Amino acid sequence: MSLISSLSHLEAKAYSTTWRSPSNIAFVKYWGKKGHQIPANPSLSMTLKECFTETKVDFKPADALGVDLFLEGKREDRFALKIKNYLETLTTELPWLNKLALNIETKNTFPHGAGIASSASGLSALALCLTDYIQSFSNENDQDLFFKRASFLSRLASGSACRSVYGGFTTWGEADLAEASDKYATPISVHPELAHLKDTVLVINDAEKSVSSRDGHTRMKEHAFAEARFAQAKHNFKGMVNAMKSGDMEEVGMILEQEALSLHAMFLTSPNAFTLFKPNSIAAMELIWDFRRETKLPLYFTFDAGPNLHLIYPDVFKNKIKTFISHELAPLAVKVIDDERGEGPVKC
Ligand code: 2P0
Repeated sequence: MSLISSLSHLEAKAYSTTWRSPSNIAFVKYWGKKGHQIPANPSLSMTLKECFTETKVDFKPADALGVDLFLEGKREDRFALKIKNYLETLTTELPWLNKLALNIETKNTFPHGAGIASSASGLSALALCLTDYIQSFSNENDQDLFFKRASFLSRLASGSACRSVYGGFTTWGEADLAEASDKYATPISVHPELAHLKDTVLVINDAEKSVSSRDGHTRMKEHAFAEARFAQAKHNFKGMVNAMKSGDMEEVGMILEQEALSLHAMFLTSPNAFTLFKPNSIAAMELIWDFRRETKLPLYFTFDAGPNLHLIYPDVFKNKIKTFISHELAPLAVKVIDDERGEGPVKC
């Protein structure tokens, strides 16, 4: 089912809106697609609080679809073209987009290259602005449909972005869960003891990544371990959902680290092998394993597609864990960003 097929009758009109949308960190990873933006396995993520994108879109009637984009006040023609290409893919169902010029002003609260997905926050913020336009001219006032549609439109721009549309914990992809879908994400409730997880990001290296996520997804098509990886992710997804619901932090942490290491193992074993780890990424992992053995405190790590560690732990242990982070791990990093579970996007 498409969540936009009933909207072809809308018209190009002037409208302006601003949304803030956060990034998210995947606990179970999406890595590999079936067809157009359909995930090969379900994923589960935590929406962040402090790391978000704020995007203002001015829609104006025009002779043809046009996009101007300013990131932190600076014109970015490369991003504008990507957004225009994305919007063009929607014009079959939303033909009125062909008669709109969009002026987009966007800014992030976190630095580029920090291992925090700006595509997730940026493209969900854009999709929320577009959904807001649709809602305001379609006489619909259904909040559930609004966010479902925003998630649907986000996914078509970037898969992981569809999970940022909701606060807390979110799943995306067909699974044995009520409402689970390949087309949009769904929020899930978790055990109260795990409702307030911290995410301290250890930025080991902030240089541009050597392999883009889009390229990485494509490499899974020829990967010798693809089917085994998708089966593992499906198994881990079930385990992660159960552990999050029962409040089993140790099980959450074990699956979290296995997911991150499997993702990076896919990079190392892909046809054109590559790694995004840096020496300090591995040094930090070893220090965390030692710390856990010695203290039994629930500090675990995950990685996005990059060299930087997301340190995940329950808020109640933050004093002891933050001391360890600042004394032992921070010297390995170029920057440390303090974040935690957030409440999701807001209209400004
Ligand atoms: C994730 N990542 O689940 C995984 C884990 C990175 C590592 O989804 O091609 O930018 O735009 O759908 O969402 C990054 O890939 O890819 C990603 P597209 P996306 O968060």
